[in-house]
Amino acid sequence: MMITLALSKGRIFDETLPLLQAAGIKMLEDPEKSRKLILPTNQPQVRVVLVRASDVPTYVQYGGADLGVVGRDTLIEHCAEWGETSLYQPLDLKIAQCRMSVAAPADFDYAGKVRQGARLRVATKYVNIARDFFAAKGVHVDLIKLYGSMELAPLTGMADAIVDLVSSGNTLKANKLVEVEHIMPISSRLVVNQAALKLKQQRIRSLIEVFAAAVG
Ligand code: PRT
Ligand code: MG
Repeated sequence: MMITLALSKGRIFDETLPLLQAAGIKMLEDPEKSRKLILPTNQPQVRVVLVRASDVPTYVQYGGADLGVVGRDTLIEHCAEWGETSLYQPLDLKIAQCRMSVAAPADFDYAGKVRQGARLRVATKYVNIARDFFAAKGVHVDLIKLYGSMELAPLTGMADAIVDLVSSGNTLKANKLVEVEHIMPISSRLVVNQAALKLKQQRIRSLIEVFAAAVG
């Protein structure tokens, strides 16, 4: 019985490798060199499919993959559309860690505007996370949906602030933005297709156990 794992190239793939190793699974090809989207492993019954980070939950929900690894950010946005029960989420893998923050130009008086009850223009890829966060604070916002390079929005005057992921803080610094609010810590989670969990129960349960032990 084949087990298919959905991963995205880059940090999620790289940081999932040691967890696979703990389960005795080794990749036979380097995704940065191969053009293949389906990668074999040393275990004939296990394969990896490479998809866009934001497509991982979709592949797992619709059974294109049995399991996947996805950032909490992407997962929250997916579940806002499909519901919390669309995916089984057994494990925080604690990889690809960063934080979701509000950032604004250093010379923008964010705290002052919030205190005055001003309406803020906020650009983000994470509209559901941003909407919930500002609603809970009672801050009025006009959200502008972007698909990348959020930092550019305040620099061009299109937005007052952004909601984005921050890791080292170098991207913000390079664009003269400062973090003004910490929204939530982010790490990647294991997600599992509900039907696969029943049909391939033994194999999937044992993988979850090995990953859990490797995460510590
Ligand atoms: O690139 P694509 O559009 O296909 O998808 P993606 O950007 O979602 O994928 P990818 O591989 O970049 O990110 C996958 C997951 O890694 C995200 O969903 C997060 O859960 C997690 N992660 C961890 C990060 C970061 N750290 C991170 N630093 N994702 C993005 N960044 C970006 C951030 O958006 C900003 O542009 O890196 C920049 C900030 O980094 P610093 O170090 O300069 O602060
Ligand atoms: Mg990216």
